[in-house]
Amino acid sequence: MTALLTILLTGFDPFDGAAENPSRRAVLAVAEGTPPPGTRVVAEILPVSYAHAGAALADAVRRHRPDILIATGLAGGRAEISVERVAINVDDARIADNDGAFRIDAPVIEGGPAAYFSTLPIKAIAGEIRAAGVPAHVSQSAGTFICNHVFYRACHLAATEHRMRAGFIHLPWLPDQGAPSLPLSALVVALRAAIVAARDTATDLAVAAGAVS
Ligand code: PCA
Repeated sequence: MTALLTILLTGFDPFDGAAENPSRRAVLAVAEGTPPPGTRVVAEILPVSYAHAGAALADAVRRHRPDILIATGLAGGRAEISVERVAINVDDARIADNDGAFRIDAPVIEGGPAAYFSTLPIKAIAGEIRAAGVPAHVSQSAGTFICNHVFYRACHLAATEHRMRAGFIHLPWLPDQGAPSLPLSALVVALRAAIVAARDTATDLAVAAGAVS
């Protein structure tokens, strides 16, 4: 018998005055369900905080020692599941985090590389999610707020401290939060499909999923 792959999912607390964060609901629901065969799925909720999200993520990675880390967050206004390609070394947002902190053009990690690419099979994941009936695409930017921050830190941990495949998926609003939206059941289907694709795909698909402009 081969060892189970440990999958760490992370979601975020609500932020910017919202009552809920779909990423929190979705990762907890997936971790409570039957895991996809060959995997063990754990979920952790991270604070929407420049100062504390990185330490919370590092602590979760040290405790769970995942083979695969799929961090998730809300991208309000996006209609599809966004499988993120790249994390950049920039904190810069017009809204405050949950500590009331603003950052403008600050590095996520001083002296770190300008960017990290996801080491998840992003195109296979987007395809598997679509095959499960949920709209999904590869996204070329995770923004420059806390989601990009955690995505960058996840990649940095994978490069410097704990060998794992790591990436980020943005989720739309839930139906009671705004439009466009997807129901929680679709978010759960999508994250389970992402786990299966990451489990089964060593080398990503050579299909176009970029943006012309
Ligand atoms: N979305 C925000 C931060 C937390 C979340 O769920 C973002 O996209 O940066």
